[in-house]
Amino acid sequence: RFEYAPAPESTAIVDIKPSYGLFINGEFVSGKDGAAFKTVNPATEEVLAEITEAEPSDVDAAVKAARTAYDKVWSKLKPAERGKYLFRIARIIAERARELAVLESIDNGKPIRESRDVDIPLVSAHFFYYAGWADKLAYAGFGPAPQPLGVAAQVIPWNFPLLMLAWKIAPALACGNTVVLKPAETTPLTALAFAEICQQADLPPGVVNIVTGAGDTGRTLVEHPGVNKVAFTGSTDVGKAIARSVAGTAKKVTLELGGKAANIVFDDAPIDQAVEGIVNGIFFNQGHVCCAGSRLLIQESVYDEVLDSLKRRLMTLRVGDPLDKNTDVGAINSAAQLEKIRELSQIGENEGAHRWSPPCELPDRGFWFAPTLFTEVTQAHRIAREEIFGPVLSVLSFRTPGEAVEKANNTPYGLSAGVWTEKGSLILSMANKLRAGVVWANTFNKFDPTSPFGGYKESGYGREGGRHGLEAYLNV
Ligand code: TXE
Repeated sequence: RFEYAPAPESTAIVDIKPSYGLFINGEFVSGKDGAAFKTVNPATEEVLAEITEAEPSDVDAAVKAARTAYDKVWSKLKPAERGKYLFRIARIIAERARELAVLESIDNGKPIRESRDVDIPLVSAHFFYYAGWADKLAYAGFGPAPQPLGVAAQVIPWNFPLLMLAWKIAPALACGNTVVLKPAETTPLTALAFAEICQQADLPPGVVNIVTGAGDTGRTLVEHPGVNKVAFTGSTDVGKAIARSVAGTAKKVTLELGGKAANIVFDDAPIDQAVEGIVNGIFFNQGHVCCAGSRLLIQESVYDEVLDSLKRRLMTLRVGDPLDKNTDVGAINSAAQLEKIRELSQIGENEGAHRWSPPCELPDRGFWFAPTLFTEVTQAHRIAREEIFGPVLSVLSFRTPGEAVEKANNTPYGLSAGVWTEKGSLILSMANKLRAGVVWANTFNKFDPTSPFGGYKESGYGREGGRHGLEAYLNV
């Protein structure tokens, strides 16, 4: 392999303040009772900043600001005017892309190559895409006068902090809603940078509000009676709790929850290309991906060949400093997530699966987990059923397409799947039989703002992205 060693991305371009307030009604304000928590760099365990923990009265102030902005300004603006603000936000994100990529990598632990080439470009693309929708809703099959819902409460996870914010905020604003968004407690920095971007874009105060805090702040927000719509991405348990809590209200809900995707390799697949897709499927973003290809199903006749080639490829993966442009696998986002990955991997061994990792030296400080393969996995093993949300791949085999479908669908989840074959007819029949919201063919983990994304079964309901993503934010 061609090796080059560019200097690690410099942190000099980011301006991290020692502490951050809440973003309510267009301004950064202190929390009512002064409570705070710290966000750390998972690659070094160094404290990055103090973040305000929003209390119920702070959440209430944010929802009221969003309501006033909705009633007085945002829902009254001409759709094309709303679009202009979104275009402006999209352009500022594109201009500040390098800085946002570094900030995301520092707070989340993901490799800079990913935040620079995937996350941040997709964030601005998402705002550009929905900016274009703002003045076309009346012509898009939603009836002559589609109406916004009002105030949206949005709670997002830590795996793609700014991208999940974009998936939530861009369609909501394009449709004329205002929002209160809570980022995850381990990755608040890019959401707070986004608040500054709203100021820079002269977005009317109260249209976007950011409240930081942990699960309690999220619960207070989604349960607030002033909220009309709840959008959540996160764990299946919390998603179910949210669904129960809003069941007695008229709030509209969309949930994007966990996954346990099968990446299915048929014997006619181009093996090298499939191996790249398998690696990207599970080691991209340290496997902190709801649609990660965490179960590999290999057709028996090519099982040894694919596995050998995969192991050879894993020997070349570089784990380490997220800001080093050569890094393939960065840090695990938090101590708690590392503990979960360790525990489930230990259970895998205890239940009799065979564990393998390439030799790799992990840094002394920070949260790290070596890329891991499990073979001799059965469908009954917990590592074949539960979402590990880390760089851990469970390998199974199959003989026929029917058996592949049966195994792939044998999960409570249904977010995504991958199929590797050169037979077009096999791709189409598999795509129809796989109970998953996304089926990739001869690729994996590809995203685009024009494509709806979302789950079957316990992976949740509702779609984000594309024209379908607008349905969650409109009354027709
Ligand atoms: O998720 P939580 P965690 C899965 C993944 C991971 C596991 C746990 O398997 O290992 O979940 O991660 C907020 N009401 N996914 O604990 O708790 C919380 O503050 C309202 C899959 O981080 O679901 C954060 O902002 N909000 C996933 C967000 O919910 C609440 C992404 C997600 O945190 C809340 C993340 C409550 N009662 C984890 N409790 C995906 N689908 O991509 C917590 N929160």
